[in-house]
Amino acid sequence: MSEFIKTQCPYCGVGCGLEVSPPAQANKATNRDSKGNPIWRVRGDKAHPSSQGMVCVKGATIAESLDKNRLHYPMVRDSLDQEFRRVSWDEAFDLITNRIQTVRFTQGSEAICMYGSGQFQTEDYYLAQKLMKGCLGSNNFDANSRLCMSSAVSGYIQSFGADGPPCCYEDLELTDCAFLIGTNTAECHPIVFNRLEKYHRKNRKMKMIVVDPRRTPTAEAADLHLAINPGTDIDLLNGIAHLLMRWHMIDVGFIDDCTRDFSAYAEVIRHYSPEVVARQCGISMEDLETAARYWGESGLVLSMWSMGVNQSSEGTAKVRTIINLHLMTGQIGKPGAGPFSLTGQPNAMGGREAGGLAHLLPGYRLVKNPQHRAEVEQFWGLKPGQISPHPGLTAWDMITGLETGDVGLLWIAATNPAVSMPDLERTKKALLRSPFTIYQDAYYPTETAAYAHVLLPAAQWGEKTGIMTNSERRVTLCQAFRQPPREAKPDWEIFAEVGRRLDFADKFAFTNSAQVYAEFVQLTRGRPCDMSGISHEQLQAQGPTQWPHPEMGNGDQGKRLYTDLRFHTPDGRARFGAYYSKGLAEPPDPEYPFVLTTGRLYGHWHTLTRTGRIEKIRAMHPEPLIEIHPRDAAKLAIEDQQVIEVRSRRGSAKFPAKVTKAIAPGTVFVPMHWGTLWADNAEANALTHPESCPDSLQPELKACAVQLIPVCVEIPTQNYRKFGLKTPSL
Ligand SMILES: Nc1nc2c(c(=O)[nH]1)N[C@H]1C(S)=C(S)[C@@H](COP(=O)(O)OP(=O)(O)OC[C@H]3O[C@@H](n4cnc5c(=O)[nH]c(N)nc54)[C@H](O)[C@@H]3O)O[C@H]1N2
Ligand SMILES: Nc1nc2c(c(=O)[nH]1)N[C@H]1C(S)=C(S)[C@@H](COP(=O)(O)OP(=O)(O)OC[C@H]3O[C@@H](n4cnc5c(=O)[nH]c(N)nc54)[C@H](O)[C@@H]3O)O[C@H]1N2
Ligand code: SF4
Ligand SMILES: [Mo]
Repeated sequence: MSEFIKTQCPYCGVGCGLEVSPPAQANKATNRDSKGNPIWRVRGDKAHPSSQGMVCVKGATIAESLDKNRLHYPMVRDSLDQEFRRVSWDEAFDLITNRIQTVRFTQGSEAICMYGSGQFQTEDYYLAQKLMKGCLGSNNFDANSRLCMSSAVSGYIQSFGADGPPCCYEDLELTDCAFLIGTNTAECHPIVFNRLEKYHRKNRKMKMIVVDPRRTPTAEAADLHLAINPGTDIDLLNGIAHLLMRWHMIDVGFIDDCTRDFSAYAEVIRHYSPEVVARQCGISMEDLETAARYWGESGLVLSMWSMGVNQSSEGTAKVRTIINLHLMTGQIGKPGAGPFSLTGQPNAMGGREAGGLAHLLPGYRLVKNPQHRAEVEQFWGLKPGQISPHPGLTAWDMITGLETGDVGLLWIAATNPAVSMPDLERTKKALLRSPFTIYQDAYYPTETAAYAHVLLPAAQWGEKTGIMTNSERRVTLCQAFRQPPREAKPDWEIFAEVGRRLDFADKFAFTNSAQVYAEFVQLTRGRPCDMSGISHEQLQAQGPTQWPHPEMGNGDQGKRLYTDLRFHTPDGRARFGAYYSKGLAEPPDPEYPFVLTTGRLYGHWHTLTRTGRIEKIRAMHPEPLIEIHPRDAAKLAIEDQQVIEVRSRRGSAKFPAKVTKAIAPGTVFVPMHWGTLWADNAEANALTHPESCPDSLQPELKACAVQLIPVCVEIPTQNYRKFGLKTPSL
């Protein structure tokens, strides 16, 4: 056997292939952490088609976090003001199953909720659906993908009849116009960006347009940066469409043969003249025209987007408005072109395949569709009508359900909502009222552990074998290469054991994750995401594989979707969506005159559970910050590094100022990473609101109105706490 074990990076949705080698076999000089402990060595897998051997700093340093501050044993307490006490797994399972039964019989299954994560492997996701939506009859399974990809999901479904990004990474090197909107690809999908930028540098006739209110490192590389006002994407996109119409740069044949509802759309874009759009977006008419010209003149446009588009109160409309441009110009279903959502988390795609949102069922099915429910009920051997026809509670509904008392049991796994949910003051108050919260995580402490009655230690990446699917629909087997610490267990095993103890023994008789995956792919047979030809064994033999990959297929169908220009709608035609822009849910006003936007830094991952424990990354980004334009800083007499208090209608936080022209005047930017364990009073989400897109129910985490107050205190040099000082490990 090779000394290297192949897997996929467990951070972002690029899904780079990694090779891991054990400490004993790796180079001793590079193989120890700061305390001298041996660590696993990680390098890029040159044979992985998605990343071709490349890795960014997060993937390269991941091994350093694996042994720090792990949660080792199940722990319980009766109320949140008590200390945790260690229990056996047996006791923990008894407690959980008793509680589930009590809630089922007193409040009903609808009072049981699970909040999971795009960091699950597909097997974890699948068994959680089987347990919750199938056996317990509660569709209240939602994932942090609600805060992340749900607008892309609903946009694809409405435009194409099914979810699924149509493009692949090869398109990065085949396009002649990359249109990046609401994505800081350079920092958040670095290897996608490397591939694109390398090609861009060599091919000067290829154009790169970046649409972002901030001048990010991504925007720095662009031929054209459109620093639009936050929330004006639909204006811009409709404005580009207006010009393409005016210039007759549209593909009438494609529109006639392959789409529907163009006329309603044409009526809408009539209103988006360049004068109106330039003013609305805060850009020049020349820049708008240049963008439209690049689109119109390019034979192959590849648009990419992520949270600047999805995290919006009109997120679905934004996604569909991007897709409209592709339909109008026939830029889809061919190499180098198409609308390409960049998936956030490493396995948010697998979550979508397995039905891991409150309105979905496995195999790209919908809970609202009676035939879909019947198919899944039959497959799971459940009685007809067992799966509820109503979409379950979303992540935010679970918070409001705690407020009203409708939620009797909340099970949180692989996500840290006490940092990542909007309106944290309200979120935390609601979590405090929870009658019973189970929290299943790899680390302790995390911010959310403070709100748990039961802590379950999860095995994490490298400690369980399972599947992840990346942004280009490529499925990779992530092999275990070490034992889980002490008593930690894979998430799927925990769900399976609860299922067995709840009298569903026959439905959870799995002894390994390959069996779980083999069952799951049967539910994808004949569906848009057909993976019936994929298995752990097949991946081991053939390497990472894109779907669709049916059992009887020729193995090469997965590269791109819609190459035959037939879509998954009943008549095979894609749909235009006609949307007027609505703008921000909470626009700035005289009292709260600035727009706060939030997002990510290159080195850190989300709520710092891993990257906060890696010295190299902490040194890159030692403390929270707020970006503010020099003009705004001068007006408020704020100097670089001076602390600013930021207030919204919901809460406040303090950050050292980073005075920079990289942010538009009137807008400020705060990274989402620092929760209460890592810095005092520097939570981005203390400020944000939960207003959501009516279709995707994804909250507008990208914008809220704030006021800025300079604080006259000493500049903190190391604002973050040395981890572990205040909260001892268990
Ligand atoms: N380093 C790092 N990489 C990550 C992650 C991480 O935590 N750290 N997380 C992963 C996950 S789960 C996700 S979802 C992705 C997120 O990846 P991205 O979406 O690229 O990252 P963000 O920083 O959240 O937001 C992207 C940009 O949206 C811009 N923006 C804000 N408002 C608007 C608007 O109204 N219109 C437009 N056009 N743009 C706007 C912001 O200025 C920001 O630069 O990253 C993934 N990769
Ligand atoms: N203001 C603002 N807020 C945001 C965003 C934003 O842009 N701005 N972005 C939103 C988006 S897109 C996202 S994706 C979310 C992310 O927010 P979270 O999901 O809260 O962030 P993470 O820190 O990734 O949390 C993952 C947790 O899972 C644990 N974990 C890792 N692997 C495993 C495993 O295998 N099993 C188990 N059980 N646990 C594991 C980690 O230790 C960690 O505690 O934040 C959202 N919140
Ligand atoms: S680009 Fe994403 S998947 Fe690749 S190494 Fe970096 S964090 Fe991991
Ligand atoms: Mo995300």
